[in-house]
Amino acid sequence: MSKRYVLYTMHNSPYSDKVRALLRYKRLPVDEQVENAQTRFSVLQARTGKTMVPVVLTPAGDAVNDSTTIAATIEAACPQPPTRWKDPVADTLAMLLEDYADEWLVRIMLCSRWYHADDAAQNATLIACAMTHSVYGVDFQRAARDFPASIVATLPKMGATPDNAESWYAMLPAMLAALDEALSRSLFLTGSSPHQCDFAFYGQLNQLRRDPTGSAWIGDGPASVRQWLDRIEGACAPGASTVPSSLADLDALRPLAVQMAETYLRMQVANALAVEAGHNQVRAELAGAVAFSAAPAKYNSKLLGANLDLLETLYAAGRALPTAIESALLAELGPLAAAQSALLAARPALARRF
Ligand SMILES: N[C@@H](CCC(=O)N[C@@H](CS)C(=O)NCC(=O)O)C(=O)O
Repeated sequence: MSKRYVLYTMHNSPYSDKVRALLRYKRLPVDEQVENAQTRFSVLQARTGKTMVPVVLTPAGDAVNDSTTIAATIEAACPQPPTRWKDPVADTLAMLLEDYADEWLVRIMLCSRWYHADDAAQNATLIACAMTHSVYGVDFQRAARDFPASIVATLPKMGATPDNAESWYAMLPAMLAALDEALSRSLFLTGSSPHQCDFAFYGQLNQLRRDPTGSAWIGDGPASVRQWLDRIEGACAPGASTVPSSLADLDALRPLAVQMAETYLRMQVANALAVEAGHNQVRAELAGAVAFSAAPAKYNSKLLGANLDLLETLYAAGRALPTAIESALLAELGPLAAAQSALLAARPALARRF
């Protein structure tokens, strides 16, 4: 049996960048395979039921998809150096932020990428190069047209359309400023070494900084953010070592947590209530005057449930987030209590906070 991991990726996949960096940080032996039009089905779909990357084939012979599940699998198999914190307060906040990067920052990145012509052309070429590599009979022009079209079709379902793209872009400077504030207290977001959440932000921002429009935005943003991205790559380099320790004082993360609460979490709550009520549209006014509108999605309710589970576990253990952060999150969850949502009823320690 091979003792090496195999990582299936795509050049312009933020989750692939996230997992690659995490595997490198863990010093695990990895063979990377960029997916093509053949392995997409013969390996990815055959082993996971989905055509998505990243996928990790473990030395034990398992195929794991979804970057968060992959990170949990890797952490269990290889706990050192840690990418989760033992301190439940720091770890809970970090895991909420991981989800924010994975599910919200990605929308800003995708809008920028696919709603700007130069960025879209660069990425269509990247995808077509990978998909046609080593595969006989796949037309390059067709790959460059069809694969991007299937990605662009998912954006309106995420609330991001060409009409409201500017309001998505406007969230980025606020997020970069919040990251700058967080990084004023520590080398990485929640401690002295990268947590899973650092890798999640890294994946999205690393993709953004490779696109023509995004590279200018990241270039105009705080230097601390660029230095942190480089620091993450540095921590993954052979021979680098870190002394992991989580932040005791999480107050510098308040601006980032507030951004998450007033945008992503607000959308999650509006979505969950629309799903529970059987409505056919989710509408929410998000911070920064973003008018969010999309069809209700059970996927988003599932993600909200996972975030509520994090809080439930923390509260059930008698712990709590710092007051300023907690109040921002609970303010957004209030409508769940007011509507007597089943999501809260199933989480009694959290429900008692209202
Ligand atoms: N939640 C998943 C998202 C993975 C994902 O969206 N992968 C994209 C590339 S970034 C993909 O493979 N899309 C192609 C497809 O769905 O066929 C994760 O965290 O890994």
